[in-house]
Amino acid sequence: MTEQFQQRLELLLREQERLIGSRNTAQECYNGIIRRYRNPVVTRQHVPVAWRYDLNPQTNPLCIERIGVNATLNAGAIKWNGKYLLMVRVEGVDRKSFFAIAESPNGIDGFRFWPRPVQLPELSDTETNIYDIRLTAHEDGWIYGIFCSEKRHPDAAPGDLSSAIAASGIVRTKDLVHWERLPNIVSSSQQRNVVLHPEFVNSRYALYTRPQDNFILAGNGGGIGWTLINDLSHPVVHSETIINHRYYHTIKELKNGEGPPPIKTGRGWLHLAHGVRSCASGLRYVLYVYLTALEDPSLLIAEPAGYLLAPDNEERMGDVFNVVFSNGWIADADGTVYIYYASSDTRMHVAVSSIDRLLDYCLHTPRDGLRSAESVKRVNELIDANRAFLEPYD
Ligand code: BGC
Ligand code: BMA
Repeated sequence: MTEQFQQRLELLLREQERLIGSRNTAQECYNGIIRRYRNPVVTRQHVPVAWRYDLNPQTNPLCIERIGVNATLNAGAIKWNGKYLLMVRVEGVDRKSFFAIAESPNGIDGFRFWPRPVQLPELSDTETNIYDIRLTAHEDGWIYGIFCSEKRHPDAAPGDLSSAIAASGIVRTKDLVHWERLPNIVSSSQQRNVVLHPEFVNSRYALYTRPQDNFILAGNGGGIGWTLINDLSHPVVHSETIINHRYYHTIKELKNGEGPPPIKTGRGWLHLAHGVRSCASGLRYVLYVYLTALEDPSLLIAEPAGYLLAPDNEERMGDVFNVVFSNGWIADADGTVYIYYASSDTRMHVAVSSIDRLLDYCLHTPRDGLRSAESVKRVNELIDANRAFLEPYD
């Protein structure tokens, strides 16, 4: 090995260890609901050197990168043997993504990839890309992953190389190493953002869906749907009820979709979702929460107006600007909630909250009045109610 090769290799390894070993600290700015952490938790620089470089000085004397990674984003999440696991969407410079698990001892830093990416069984060679997996530890004893399986539209004209179809793929595992592939979900519309509810509902599997008229636009469809399925080995969506709607001039006017599986709390099922609106700079993705009834997870009982988390500062920049997206969160036994989100389709972050704070936010934030006049009314009500409390400071 030449000295130069060795120096470069040592530098790559040292830099990566420095990155993984660096402590993450909470940001000062805090609204009492969620607290962001300063450093992204998983970036493309976290992807092991051995996945990207040929480390043989004979075949790679210049020690250049052979398989580049473009982004690490949209991770599913699960607590496993006391560790915080992210099933990350790793997107290569070739635009194909795959899944790989990164593990942290504390949920906020030290995320290290397992030795190899996830080997997900293929159903057919028309499946071009897979992404955005949601992990659900179901009460039937399996851990399921539902992800988007994308292929070229079979009816696309010969020169049209971008029309696509989004379907939902299902895998299950008992150890997060060996994955069994089940058939894709059969639905009359395109489906991305399908999420498995963790419990049986009337002895059936319950899915949050997102019917769409076409690949990008919700069209007449859209909204977060709900459907019950007898058998995930024959996953057919017969009918969907929309349980969380889109509205004109809101953060989810264009489309919305369920994020990770909801968390069961004393007051209801807590949901995290994304809302999309269109603007001059493209599609703007933000995160919002809503609460559904414990006895009927399809029944909306609270939804604060607006977003919980929107792109901020550097988060606005990346591969697809002005996007935050989440398909993974972890609730600890002490009530701490780790919200994992990607910014601008580029890197993963964490923001920390708690069940109590999220419930308080959900139950006591005014609902969207859908008109400016209503918004002003709410501010005035708050000012009036606050007057007595400000008197001592006058
Ligand atoms: C991309 C996704 C994106 C979707 C819709 C896919 O081809 O991989 O990141 O969400 O298109 O724009
Ligand atoms: C989609 C999602 C994500 C992505 C977002 C923004 O529709 O499924 O993969 O983060 O667009 O590009």
